[in-house]
Amino acid sequence: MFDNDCIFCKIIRDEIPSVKVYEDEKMLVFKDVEPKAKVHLLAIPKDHFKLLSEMNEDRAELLKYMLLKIPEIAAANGLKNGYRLIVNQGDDAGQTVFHLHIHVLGGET
Ligand code: DGP
Repeated sequence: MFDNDCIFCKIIRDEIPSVKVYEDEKMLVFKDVEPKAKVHLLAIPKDHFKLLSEMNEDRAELLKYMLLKIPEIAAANGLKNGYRLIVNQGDDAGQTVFHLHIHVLGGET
């Protein structure tokens, strides 16, 4: 499902430009516009949901799919020596975009 008011749904549909580094039928990975590390990618499911706390069995399968893909995508983007994955859950974690996303950060050394 899409949310017409969601920035990341608009990125998926190319209504907002982004630098995409990986895409398939289930997920998209693109460069964070405000990078907090030398390499800062955002991995998102194409199916819109807002929060990690909205997890269910289908979404967990989707997250599993993404986690299995991320190592090869990270390596292809220069993160061969390691990286951090972050999911911000909710306001108190500083979540600003309410479409589930995994931050992939690295490339400092
Ligand atoms: P979070 O705080 O976990 O919700 O992180 C949201 C991230 O999304 C933040 O690091 C900045 C990034 N971001 C916000 N708007 C855009 C955008 O329009 N394009 C791109 N590429 N990244 C965005």
